[in-house]
Amino acid sequence: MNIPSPILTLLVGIFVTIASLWYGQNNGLMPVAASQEAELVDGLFSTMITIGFGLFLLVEGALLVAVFRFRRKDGDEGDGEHLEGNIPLEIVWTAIPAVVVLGISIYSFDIYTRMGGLELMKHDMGGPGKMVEVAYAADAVPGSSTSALGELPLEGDLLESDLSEGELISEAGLGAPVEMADSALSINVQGLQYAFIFNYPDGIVDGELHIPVDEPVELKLNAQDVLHAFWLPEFRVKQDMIPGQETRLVINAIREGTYPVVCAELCGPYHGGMRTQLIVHSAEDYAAWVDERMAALDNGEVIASLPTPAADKTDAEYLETFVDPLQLAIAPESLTALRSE
Ligand SMILES: [Cu+2]
Repeated sequence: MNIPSPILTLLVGIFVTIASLWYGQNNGLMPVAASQEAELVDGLFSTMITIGFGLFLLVEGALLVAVFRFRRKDGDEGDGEHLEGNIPLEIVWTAIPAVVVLGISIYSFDIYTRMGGLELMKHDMGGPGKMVEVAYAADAVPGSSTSALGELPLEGDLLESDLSEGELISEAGLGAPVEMADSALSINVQGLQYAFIFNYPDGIVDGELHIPVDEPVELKLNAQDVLHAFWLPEFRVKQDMIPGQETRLVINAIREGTYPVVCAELCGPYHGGMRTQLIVHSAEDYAAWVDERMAALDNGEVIASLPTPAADKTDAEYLETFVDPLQLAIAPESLTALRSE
């Protein structure tokens, strides 16, 4: 049977469209979506997979057709036919990718805005004066001896009026200002080789991240030593942790459960061990967890302390405090060995 080529093209088009739409929705490449942010990101991801899979079918299909249909005939030793210049075809393969790329750019920028990516810029990227403040703030962090912009003449008056000693300024991250929500919880996260330490309100410190479901939670991220990256795969968010400069993430959990927290920046030889858990509780369970930890604090049980190297402790003693209570994935001896190098 000889199908006319316009009809064949139409049939191929319909097949490729249906197959791409189906695979875009059913690729199963992403883990569970546990946050509002995840649903936004997954929408973009399935759109890109749909387009990518359609292109894959077209390109590989054309290749297979060419391999079989244009095989060299027996005894044919001549060159192939020389073809040049097909204006409509060139317009099509320039215009379609241009529209696709532009569409994806606009879509992804829209998601970035809806996740609050521009909120922080409005606040902290206000102009040259603010840039100087960031440098000054970095200077005031205990342990960081140099300022990134240390050579620049600083406007002293401006700085002292706007900034208290040691204050950190966040200027990067995702999430609408958390002050907008009454019940919002703010947690400080310290990244250090090779652990995350979570500082909750009321002095609770833990090696795991506990949050309530259906409530915005603000994470203020800091790094103690080198660059780390705070990654929540099931929440589809990742943010750099930068020594001397606080960054921020606002997350909205929509599913109870336990999810991994992973460092996504190669931060040293034991980087692979730098992971912990995020536990999303129901509101009641979260309150119960807080009560339990407060009771432990009241009884004088020191769960953990902020990572400040104490002069009266050896390296081993200092590191020991982080290991047991926080269930780190790494033995104290290994940490000690690293520190002493
Ligand atoms: Cu790390």
